[in-house]
Amino acid sequence: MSKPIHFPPDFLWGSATSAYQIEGAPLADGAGHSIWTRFAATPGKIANGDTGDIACDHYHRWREDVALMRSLGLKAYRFSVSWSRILPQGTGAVNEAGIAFYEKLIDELLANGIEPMLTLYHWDLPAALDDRGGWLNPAIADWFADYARVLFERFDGRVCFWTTLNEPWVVTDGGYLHGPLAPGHRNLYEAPIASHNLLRAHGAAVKVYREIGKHRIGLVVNIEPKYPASDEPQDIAATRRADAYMNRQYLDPVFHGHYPAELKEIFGAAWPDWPREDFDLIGQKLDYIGINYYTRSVCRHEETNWPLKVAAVRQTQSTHMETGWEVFPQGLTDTLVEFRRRYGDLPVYVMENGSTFYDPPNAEDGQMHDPLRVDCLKKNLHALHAAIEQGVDLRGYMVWSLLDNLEWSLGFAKRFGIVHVNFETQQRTPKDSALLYAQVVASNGACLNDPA
Ligand code: GBH
Repeated sequence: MSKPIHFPPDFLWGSATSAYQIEGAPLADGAGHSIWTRFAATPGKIANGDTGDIACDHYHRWREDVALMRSLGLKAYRFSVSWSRILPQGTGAVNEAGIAFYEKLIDELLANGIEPMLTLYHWDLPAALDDRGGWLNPAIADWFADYARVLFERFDGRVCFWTTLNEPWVVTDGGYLHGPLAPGHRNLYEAPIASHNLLRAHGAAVKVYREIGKHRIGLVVNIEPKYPASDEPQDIAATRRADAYMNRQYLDPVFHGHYPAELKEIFGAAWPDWPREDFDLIGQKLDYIGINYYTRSVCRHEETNWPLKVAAVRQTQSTHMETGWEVFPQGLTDTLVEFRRRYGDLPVYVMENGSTFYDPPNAEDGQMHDPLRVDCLKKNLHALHAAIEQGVDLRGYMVWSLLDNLEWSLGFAKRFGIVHVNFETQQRTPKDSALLYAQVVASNGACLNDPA
């Protein structure tokens, strides 16, 4: 047994969502199309023909959703802003109705004692900008900085935690390399360019924040620790490539001023020589790092897997989520400890962590029993605490997600919420995991010491 659980006194406990996944009404009140409204309207892109047209109807139910957070005692709420609500064409004229929506939400959070944590970009690029090349156009660093400036000017002070990008790896890997996510490209040459422009855009927004912002800004990355399937040199090399590609592609440039050497190995002729001065922009000092953790992978060399030549080895002895991801709480500790070893001491927030399992409503008592999610959450919170004991400067934890929502191309069938959403009636019902989480927040983790 490890030491009794005791989190720092002002530890920030909260939950996370993103705009397109919960809001619905993506075109309401003058908003422009995003790459996700377009993608969803393209047959075959989202499972079951699902779209974000209604989703959790949060655009109309925000007040009730804030009340729900309060009833669970949550101290923080991480959400994202839809760029095309604020700037329907991506640049140029501000849509005041879009500002007003987020202003009401932020004020309601503050009135309920909940810290708003605002992400500028969680994957829903304005379609008008995609028409101009999207993340492939180097001008996007300026477009993004201009958009960020609008929000900093309106909300800094009420919002004290800003995030530039959510998971640039997913934007590039899903959107430009393998294509299951919008805009759905599959192109070896585009992926490095998109990544680099994401990093430049991130840096440009941080730079604007240093001029006019007074609080905290950071980046959120997804990390999946990579372990070798054997000690064969080929598997070790494959593991190193997988780690460089997913876990270091963004953090190395931000904190060390250069890309991992393995990327050239992976991308070959598609890997450009980048201008040195770009790394000054990319390496702007951050106030914190946000880490999203879901699972690990165990890697072996696989010649036929494009382009990394890596295959993940399924761990048959483990529990897997509905998405097939292995439940591996130790990976959360490893991720946080390894971040500190590689990049040094910086305040760290786990900005997403969660799981999806099939949890049917219980006919007997009308409650939502989700024992697998409860078990996974407990184990993850123990793993989180272990990282603090090992010296990680961990400041907060945002569970993914407050609500069941649109799981991107997997549609509504994969439920990550601690609160169940009935997508027919929009009724919200806290699952057992939400009730557990409320106790964790109220006791600052002490309830995790109780057996069972
Ligand atoms: C997050 O990304 C997103 O920020 C959020 O919007 C989303 O709803 C949430 O996660 C749940 O998916 O197939 O075993 O190789 C998740 C990032 C990267 C996590 C890819 C799983 C693949 C694991 N994901 N990773 S595996």
